[in-house]
Amino acid sequence: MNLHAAASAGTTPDQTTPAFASDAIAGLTQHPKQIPPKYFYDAAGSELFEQITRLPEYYPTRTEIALLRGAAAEMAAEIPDGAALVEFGSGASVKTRVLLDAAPQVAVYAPIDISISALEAAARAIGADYPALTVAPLRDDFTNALSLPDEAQGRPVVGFFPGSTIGNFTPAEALQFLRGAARLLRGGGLLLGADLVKDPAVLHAAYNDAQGVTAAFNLNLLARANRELGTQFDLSQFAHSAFYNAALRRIEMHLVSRRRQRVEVGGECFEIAEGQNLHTENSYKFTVDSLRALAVRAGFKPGPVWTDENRLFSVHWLHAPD
Ligand code: AVJ
Repeated sequence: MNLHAAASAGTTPDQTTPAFASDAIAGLTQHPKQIPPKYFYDAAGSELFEQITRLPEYYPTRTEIALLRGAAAEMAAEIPDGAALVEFGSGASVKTRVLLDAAPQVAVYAPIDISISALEAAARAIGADYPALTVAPLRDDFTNALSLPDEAQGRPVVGFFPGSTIGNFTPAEALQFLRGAARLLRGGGLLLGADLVKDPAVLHAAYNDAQGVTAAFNLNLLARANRELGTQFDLSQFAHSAFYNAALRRIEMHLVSRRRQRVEVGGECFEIAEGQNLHTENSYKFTVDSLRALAVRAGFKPGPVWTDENRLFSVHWLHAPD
């Protein structure tokens, strides 16, 4: 994809909307009802997530950035000369820059994202600030990203998957994703961020912030459905709920119906009982050992791990054998 093609494609909607309708219908048909978390991130939801990352209670982003800053040189030492850096999700964020600044041997930056507008923004921003780098965005669903852009072919490939987004996958999906990544990155490796199991009170606060930004982020799923699918969810009739499920080592987010109500999605009518939940997200937490064990099952050879002194967050180097 060249930037001009991406720019003109930006005037047509991202191709997520048709899948949103069918995924919403499928999710509302299930018991318990659910809507996949990948639909959080339209423009409004991405902005709300940016706000979340700056909340005092939300430790993951600032902790991970500090880890990357503190160990960038050690991480960069694992990256081969002339490597292609493949980012799962189009970061272009401060995290990508911290890594690129420490690793001038990276020749190609290849963000993979389902959203053309996010890819376009990432490619433009990184391309402008790193003129020596070949920027090769790939529009794909990175949850099964098993292809590389042409510019990465024949180069050692290193994956970058920060943010503990892996925590949104079920354990089976995480294993499947990592198996695919181990194949894709053969001979290279994966730099992976993973949030850690900790005091449930700290976790609870991070997903129940005092300013209500996480609640607004959660409710934006329904606001987005109203905007894009013409549904008529009454946002005032749903309450944000987030709690730590210790047995499953995950934060669960739900929207709880305050009363019995009906919604229509794509011509199908759904009844939601008073007190019934729409399950909107799981955010799995890991121990250093549980993450490394998962990586081994997926075919990686775990390398160095970086954690902060409070053991809030972890960044793992996972070698992908030839
Ligand atoms: C982007 C998936 C890592 O799970 O912490 C933040 C998303 N949800 N607050 C997370 C999120 C509620 C975030 N991830």
